[in-house]
Amino acid sequence: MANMCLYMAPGSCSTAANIILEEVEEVFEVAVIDIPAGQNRRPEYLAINPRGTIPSLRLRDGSVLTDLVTIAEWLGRNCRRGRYWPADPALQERARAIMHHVTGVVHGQGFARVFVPEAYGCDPQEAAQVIAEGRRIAAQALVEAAAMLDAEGYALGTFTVADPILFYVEFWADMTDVPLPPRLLDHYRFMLGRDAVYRVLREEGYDPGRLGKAA
Ligand SMILES: N[C@@H](CCC(=O)N[C@@H](CS)C(=O)NCC(=O)O)C(=O)O
Repeated sequence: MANMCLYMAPGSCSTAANIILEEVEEVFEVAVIDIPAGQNRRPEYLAINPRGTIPSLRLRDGSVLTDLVTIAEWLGRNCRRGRYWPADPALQERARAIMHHVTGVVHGQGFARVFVPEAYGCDPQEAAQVIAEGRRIAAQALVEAAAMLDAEGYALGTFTVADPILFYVEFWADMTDVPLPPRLLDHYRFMLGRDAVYRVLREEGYDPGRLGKAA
């Protein structure tokens, strides 16, 4: 059977999937998709993921997962004997709630406006307004995310796949100067101390030593 393959772009939300694959110690290949060049809209990629989004994960049996939360839960459940997916159904619900809030609200409603204002149908003069609105939504959604976590340490006590999902929006907040509430800044710094996070950031072209400094 072939190795798993992660379709990704450095610095995008696929960073979370990249970290999870490292954390679960999977042997996997990477296919970099150049979004600005439109590779994600080419027929070859649409045959893999008809929505044209990344990440996608091709599993060893050839089937493909095309949504970050689905990828995270699948890897958490199926790798390393489910070590990074909580056994307790109440914690599973919290993990899903955090992950959906991150991808759907912090990213989908907030940072999407910051990074791709043109997708909001505005003319070029309105782009600054869309970006400002995105920053406001992301900041507020990050405050809401902070309230979903345990008081300290990892999101749900021990490390789970929900932590790299939180991490990618904390990383984006750091890169764009969107304020992180204290609980998320602590979580972000905690995550920056993990070997897999360090390795993935280096692979994706970032200097982890420069991150996590914002107060
Ligand atoms: N809900 C999807 C969204 C993923 C997503 O928006 N990915 C961005 C990169 S961070 C993307 O593929 N953008 C290109 C596009 O939508 O055309 C998921 O969680 O996997």
